Amino acid sequence: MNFETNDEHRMIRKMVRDFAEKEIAPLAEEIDASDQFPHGLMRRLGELGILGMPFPEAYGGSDGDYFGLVIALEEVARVSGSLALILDAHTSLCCEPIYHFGTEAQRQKFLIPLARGEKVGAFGLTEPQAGSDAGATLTRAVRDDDAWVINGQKVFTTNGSAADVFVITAKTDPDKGTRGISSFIIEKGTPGLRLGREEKKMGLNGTGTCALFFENCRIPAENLLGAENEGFKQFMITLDAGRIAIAAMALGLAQGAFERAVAYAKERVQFGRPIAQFQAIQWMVADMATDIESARLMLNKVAWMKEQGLRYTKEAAMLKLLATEVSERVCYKAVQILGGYGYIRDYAVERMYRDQRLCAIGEGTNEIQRLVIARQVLEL
Ligand code: COS
Repeated sequence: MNFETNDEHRMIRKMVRDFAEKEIAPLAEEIDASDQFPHGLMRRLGELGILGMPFPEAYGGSDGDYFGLVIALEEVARVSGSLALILDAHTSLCCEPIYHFGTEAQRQKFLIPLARGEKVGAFGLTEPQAGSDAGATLTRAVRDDDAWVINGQKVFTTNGSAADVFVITAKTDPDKGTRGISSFIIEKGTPGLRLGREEKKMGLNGTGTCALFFENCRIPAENLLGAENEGFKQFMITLDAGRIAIAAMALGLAQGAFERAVAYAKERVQFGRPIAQFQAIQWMVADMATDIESARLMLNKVAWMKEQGLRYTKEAAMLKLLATEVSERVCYKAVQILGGYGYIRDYAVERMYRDQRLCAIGEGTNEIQRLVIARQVLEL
């Protein structure tokens, strides 16, 4: 068994870490405080080949793999959860389905500028009444000559207010349940597409999260993504990979908070010595390190399964469950170690603790992950 990542992956980690420390970290606090979408950093992620990591050069990508994207996500999240979520939604949730299910023309038209960072992508699945029950979608697409006409609403769309390209789902055959849903590509500025106000969130600010409203939104027939009525399976497959991505993001946030807590514990003097010398702190640090190591091992395993072309639905759900609970525990302890300083905005662990909270909710709540795991284990 080889637990080492390869040379290329080590190179990606170093490249993204350097970039993250030099260019993302100095802006992370401002992104959180201003709640402004970081367009400049997105363009830089495109220039560095990070947005197009898993795609061939012919589609504007950098000929890497999903494992490389996972490493990049972890390194970006280590300094900015917001930018990591933006990268996840753009590449893993919007570009990936276009690459896997799109026609050659769709790849040429949409994937290339997205992978290069010339455009921003978003993914609209969740609706007011269709969260965990993703099949309960009410948004409707009706064929009309050479067009699809879409009516309905999406909520909580990450990158929504900044996006140029949206991959969304809509019912095309309402009597067929999950077998009557299709995916579509919609461009910003299409008449009938209206953006809601940006949501004020607990954390992960600057991600342009908003609702999308479709009011007789008419898109060309060729913007159907993949086969008609195959949308549910497509986004289940997309979310399997997305759950690896959100786990990487949770782990990166845990890693960032852990490093800050360790540095603080070595410097902070109380009762005449650094608090790192007290067993109360040592035990927390030991638990944090163990948690992070176990989540990273699982992350590497599931990313490897994906690269091997193995089915990894159950393992991705386990990974997301594990990594996000690890992140909660680690960030909680980081705040605890910093004490009063951990609770104020001047210290990044406060932001990381808020940011990680979404990871147990987005891309399927941890309760849905348990359901996915239990269904497979019990063969239900
Ligand atoms: N890969 C491929 N196909 C899958 C799949 C997967 N991971 N999961 C389900 N499918 C297929 C099933 O095989 C089934 O196919 P058939 O119609 O041919 O039988 C179909 O999809 C329906 O599956 P199922 O019956 O399991 O659907 P449910 O309505 O019971 O829903 C859950 C399943 C709850 C797992 C799904 O709705 C879900 O993941 N919800 C969470 C949504 C989510 O993550 N939202 C966050 C969005 S953040 S952008």
